[in-house]
Amino acid sequence: MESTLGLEIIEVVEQAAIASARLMGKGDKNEADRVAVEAMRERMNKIYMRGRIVIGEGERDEAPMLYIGEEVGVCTQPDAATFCNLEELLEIDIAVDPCEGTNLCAYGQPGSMAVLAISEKGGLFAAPDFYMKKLAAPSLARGKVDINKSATENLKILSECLDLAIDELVVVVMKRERHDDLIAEIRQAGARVQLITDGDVGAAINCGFSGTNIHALMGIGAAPEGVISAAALRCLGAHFQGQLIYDPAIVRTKEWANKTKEENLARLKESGITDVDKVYNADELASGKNVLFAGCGITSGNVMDGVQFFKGGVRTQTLVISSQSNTARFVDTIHLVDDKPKYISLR
Ligand code: VTB
Repeated sequence: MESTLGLEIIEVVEQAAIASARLMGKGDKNEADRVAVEAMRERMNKIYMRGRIVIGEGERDEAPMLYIGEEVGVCTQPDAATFCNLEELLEIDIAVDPCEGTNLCAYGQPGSMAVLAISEKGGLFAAPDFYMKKLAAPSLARGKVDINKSATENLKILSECLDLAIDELVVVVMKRERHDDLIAEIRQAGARVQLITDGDVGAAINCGFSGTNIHALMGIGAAPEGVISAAALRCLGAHFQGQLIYDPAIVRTKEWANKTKEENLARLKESGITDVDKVYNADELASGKNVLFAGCGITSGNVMDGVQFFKGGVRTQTLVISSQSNTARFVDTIHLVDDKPKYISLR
């Protein structure tokens, strides 16, 4: 699966990131997202593949592009049989978030990125548009920390696994009312909290690398992005657990204010989820034999730099992680603009 796809998906996230980055700081998150979606879709449809979006911009009736169920790739065209070897071509599932952290991009804040995960058909959990309680931690703590334990207990475990004092640990939490108690508990336990306004995929990925000074992600974010985070962390051998959250009283967002728990439970059952309280591990959320993750920085984060424009070109930094080749590659690309003088900075 990897050989050519691995290279092509780099360009998919690069193009989405460049498109969004042109709108960085302009205060229009919808537009930053829209251009990323368009660029991602356009590049994806040039790849020799039979792809299907399992996590995307929403249901077909609410998203014109990269909607759930949309087929992408050259070999999904109606006449594909004439130029694609459909019998031998593996069908693949794709989870996308063309502009993860749209607010971060719109307000010029660090940590937004264009991301996707790919696996063979059925290899990614088709998470409904719900919330998810998440716990991400470095590989040294994989299977030792547990989302069912309290933050205090998990911090003790993390401190042992990482051989760091509790007050040396940094936990990323999204700044939301629903996390007030969690934040207080982490601080009370002695650890430090890094509050972010958005973008918990980037925060989860930070947990997978030492040297980021991020040791855990705790709290509730969006479920679809949880699957993309799980794909990256599974490939890195790090810890990720997620549990769907359906109670509006826990989520406490404006968008969910007029929903009821019962309605949400009914929606979950409709989408085929019977065990609504199940805790999913990374390898259940991204269960495929082969999983690929790619993320390109839009604005700079701890792991990837953001898009830089210069006279004659654009520079991007992408992280590609593959379970097949067991690699995490950082791809630093200079995209030259044909009709401009080339004046390339090496740093
Ligand atoms: C967003 C977004 C995150 O979760 O906050 C979202 O920035 C859901 O939370 O990156 P709210 O509805 O409370 O804003 C993420 O999309 C990812 O999980």
